[in-house]
Amino acid sequence: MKVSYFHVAAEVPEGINGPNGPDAAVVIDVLRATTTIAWALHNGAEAVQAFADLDELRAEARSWPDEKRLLVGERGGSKLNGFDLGNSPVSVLPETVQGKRLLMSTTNGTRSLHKVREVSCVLTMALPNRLAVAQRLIQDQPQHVWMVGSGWEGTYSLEDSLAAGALAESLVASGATIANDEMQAALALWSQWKGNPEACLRIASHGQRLIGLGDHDADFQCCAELDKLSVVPMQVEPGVLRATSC
Ligand code: 3SL
Repeated sequence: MKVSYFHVAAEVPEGINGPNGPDAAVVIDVLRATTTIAWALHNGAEAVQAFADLDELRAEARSWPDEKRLLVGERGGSKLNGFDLGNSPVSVLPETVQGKRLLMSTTNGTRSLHKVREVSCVLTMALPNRLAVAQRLIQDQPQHVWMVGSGWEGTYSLEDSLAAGALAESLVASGATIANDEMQAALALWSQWKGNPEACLRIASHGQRLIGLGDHDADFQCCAELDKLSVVPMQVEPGVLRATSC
């Protein structure tokens, strides 16, 4: 297995379905979309359906009975007007999400998901399900894995690279090889911060943005908690993620 990392959707090379494309894509948005997805599916959501475009989300929402779906999303870190939930992993409680379809749109994470939706195997990963995703990849042995960060509006984000490094560490320990410099750098970042990932999340520019918006202590703790969940969110049809476990 070879593993590459791309910081943001815009850096993902063309030809994703061509002979040089990946056999599996892993989307990462530590703060906070893929952490929220992992917790929502762990807590019993029927599925998370991701939308880059809000009009498409609203059109899909009209085809669901109100009691069977939740609108989840943010722009700029704040809950969208008229939505049921923002993008906090501590808000997707079992009593709120159990059995429901979460229609979700976020500033960056759902764009990365959109970018790789044609890949035959798409997983999402955050620090709480790092080991579960690693175990799935080690079991399935895709030849080339592309990890794709979400960043912020096209720019690099520290926390997504940190998590890419955390996943790469587990894969390399099982014989995977590193295929690009971004992945090497992510591994180095993880080795620097693995003793205190929450501190890294807090100094990251998006961490600072969230702190500026108000008290996000519970989100930081939740997003930094390593290997807590066994859920592996997997795309089952374009944009739709369901829980599988390892
Ligand atoms: O950018 C995103 O997709 C979000 O995860 C950002 S936020 O943490 O919800 O503000």
